[in-house]
Amino acid sequence: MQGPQGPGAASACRVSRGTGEPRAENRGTMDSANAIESGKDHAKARTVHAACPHDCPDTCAMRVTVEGGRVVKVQGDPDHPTTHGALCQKVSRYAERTYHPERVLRPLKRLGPKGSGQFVEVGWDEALDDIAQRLRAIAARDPQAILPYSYAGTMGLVQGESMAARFFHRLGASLLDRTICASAGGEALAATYGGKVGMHVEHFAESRLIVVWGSNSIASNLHFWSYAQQAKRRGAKLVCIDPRRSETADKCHQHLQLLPGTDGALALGLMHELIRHDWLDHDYIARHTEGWPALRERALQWPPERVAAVCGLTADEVRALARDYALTRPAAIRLNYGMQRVRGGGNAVRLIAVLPCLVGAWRHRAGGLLLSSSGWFPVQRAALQRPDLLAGRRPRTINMSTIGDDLLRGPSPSFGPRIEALVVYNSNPVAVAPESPKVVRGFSREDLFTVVLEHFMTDTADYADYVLPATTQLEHLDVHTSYGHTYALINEPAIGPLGEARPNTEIFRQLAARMGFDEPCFADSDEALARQAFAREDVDFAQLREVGWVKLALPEAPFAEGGFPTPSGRCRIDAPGFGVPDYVPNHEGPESAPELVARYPLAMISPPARNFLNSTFVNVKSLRDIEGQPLLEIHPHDAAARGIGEGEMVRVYNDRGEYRCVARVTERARPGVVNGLGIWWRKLGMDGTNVNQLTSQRLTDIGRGPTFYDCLVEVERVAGAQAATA
Ligand SMILES: Nc1nc2c(c(=O)[nH]1)N[C@H]1C(S)=C(S)[C@@H](COP(=O)(O)OP(=O)(O)OC[C@H]3O[C@@H](n4cnc5c(=O)[nH]c(N)nc54)[C@H](O)[C@@H]3O)O[C@H]1N2
Ligand SMILES: Nc1nc2c(c(=O)[nH]1)N[C@H]1C(S)=C(S)[C@@H](COP(=O)(O)OP(=O)(O)OC[C@H]3O[C@@H](n4cnc5c(=O)[nH]c(N)nc54)[C@H](O)[C@@H]3O)O[C@H]1N2
Ligand code: SF4
Ligand SMILES: [Mo]
Repeated sequence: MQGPQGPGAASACRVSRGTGEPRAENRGTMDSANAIESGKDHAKARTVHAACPHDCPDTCAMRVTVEGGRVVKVQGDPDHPTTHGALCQKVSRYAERTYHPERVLRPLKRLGPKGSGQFVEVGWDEALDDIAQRLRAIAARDPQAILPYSYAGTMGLVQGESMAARFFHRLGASLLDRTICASAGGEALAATYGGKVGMHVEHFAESRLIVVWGSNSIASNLHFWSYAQQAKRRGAKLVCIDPRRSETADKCHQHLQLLPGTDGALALGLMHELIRHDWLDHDYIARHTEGWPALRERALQWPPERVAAVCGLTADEVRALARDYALTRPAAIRLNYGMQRVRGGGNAVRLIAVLPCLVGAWRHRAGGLLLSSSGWFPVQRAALQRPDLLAGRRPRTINMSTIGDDLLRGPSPSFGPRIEALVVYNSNPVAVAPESPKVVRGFSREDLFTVVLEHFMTDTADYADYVLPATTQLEHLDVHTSYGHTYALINEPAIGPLGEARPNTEIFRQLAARMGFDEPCFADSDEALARQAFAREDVDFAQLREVGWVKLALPEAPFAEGGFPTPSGRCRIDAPGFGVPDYVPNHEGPESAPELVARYPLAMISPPARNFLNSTFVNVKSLRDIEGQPLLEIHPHDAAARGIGEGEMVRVYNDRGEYRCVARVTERARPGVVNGLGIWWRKLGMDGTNVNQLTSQRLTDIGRGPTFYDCLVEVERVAGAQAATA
């Protein structure tokens, strides 16, 4: 067992320095195309417009203060309406993360066995020449044996999928289905409304009823929460729907603590009540929806008693919520992705998205629903990613959520070639992907060639053949959309790259050159890419530079008169290819797998930790200290039945694996459900694992997404073990 300060932590930086050169803390290098550092006014303080790069709906506008070539402050921009000068605690520490002594600042080549974390520093030329040669050899057999693996380490359009996508398209590599977060809900929303679109976050301040559905907003959507607080002060009622009594549930007037994966049944029950009491907006339904009669018939089969039994609620709770939702104007739903990480997540989102149409909530700008606003942004993806470079080839697609299985697959006619090379950037799959025992086995394959572009020696970087040092948001240019508000933002580099770090774009540019890709698009600078991201008439780049952001021109109440971005302009209750939505029970639950429930009677969810962002920041000690240690919240009854006391070490297990952490006996967990909080770095956990040791690779009903919160486990006390103190 290793505590956070044990040998596991030390291995994070077990790097032998080949050159013996001292490590430059900040050379303020000018070699990035976009470094704006000026040697002359080095000592003078100046601020630049920046944007938070993280996978968080708030996409804050930041002001970064630079003094003497060093970032001294990262603050929320007081002039940006939704940021209103405040960043979350994590990102106010962004400079601490950037100047972290364990930053990878030179290319590293593996010395020891995979996973051992033993590397030697090498020069960029040596690393890139070797990588290009290895990729060329594999591509000569079949480029589809090469797989890019990336997600939202940065949400930037430039440092995300621009030059990287061009590179892999030109190569003809396997395509990656980027499903790990939001594809169930995203595709479901698009099937229903025609796009990932919804209310403006600002207008929640005027709502009279806010249903916070599957979202711990205080942790993961802080700037929405401040609008909800304004509404609350003006007398609005706040209702939280969540299996966990989260910090957000504490602050709402009412908390419906349902069983995980039963949201679809609850939505049907609400519809049942709306129909029975004739609380429907018949005019809105007739003019702006299609397919209601079939769903109406289905909902009539869901009286509150049936719903209550499935959801683990009382029938009165269902009735009361229906009454509030029907009779309060304006009523808004803040739906978040937490509720779609289960088998039926897509259908549940489709059902919930119909509710605001049934009561005509969309008629008011403070009514309706917000899951994501990303579809409002007119991003020129084809210009950035250049799918035309595929030149007629149609590579296979690999789902990032099944990377464990797929790395272990041999060649076959249905799968295609074995995966021989992985290029990972903006992601930490060994920690975040489901069923890590298989992911780790896959990454351990000696015949797999793995390149990881990173800031730190993450769990994934430990398995790399080469680790390439990437710049952070303070060191590169980018432009951003948001999935929680409707402003496009710019991120100007505040300082030059630290050490020998390079932006992702530059790394792929240089790899492209070595591969002999000579199309002019591989010479585009970061600024050229940033300018291509939006059409000029939608988002003026000069204004982005001047102000830091541009608000999209959109109607205040987007669907007051219908006008959904579907072919008919109507909300599609019955959508082609999706049918009429229904309740779909969990893969691992009493309806689908009673025999599994008998062996593993506890449902485990693993929602985000407040002080981490997915697995990012776990290595920032001041934030890790606040989280303490990997925890499992368990209800007092479930704990007592297993002889588990507060603070004791427990073993959480199922057929896929086991994981050790510390029990927190608390009513934040409902009976029958345990909450494994946060995606810890495996090597900073208690036994070199994290919660994904237990999650499954089964997929959602819509969108091929992961089902992290559809997971049965059993828990037992580890006899004689003393929980480590953080
Ligand atoms: N501090 C912090 N902020 C984050 C993140 C983070 O890791 N830390 N992650 C970011 C990312 S990647 C995303 S995608 C976003 C959104 O990510 P979300 O996962 O939506 O984030 P939360 O809102 O924190 O958590 C979701 C809530 O859903 C609850 N939940 C779990 N299962 C169910 C269910 O079946 N039904 C219902 N109704 N609720 C359920 C959980 O208990 C939790 O309180 O947040 C982002 N913001
Ligand atoms: N059990 C469980 N598992 C989950 C979830 C859960 O709720 N429960 N949530 C899921 C969700 S919603 C998501 S979105 C995924 C998140 O999965 P990931 O997108 O992999 O997120 P992170 O763990 O934050 O890892 C991002 C990595 O990118 C690196 N990075 C950041 N910026 C840059 C850059 O500019 N260049 C390069 N090269 N690297 C950069 C960071 O250092 C970090 O290590 O995890 C999923 N996994
Ligand atoms: S993580 Fe979210 S709340 Fe924190 S600074 Fe970034 S966008 Fe804002
Ligand atoms: Mo996510």
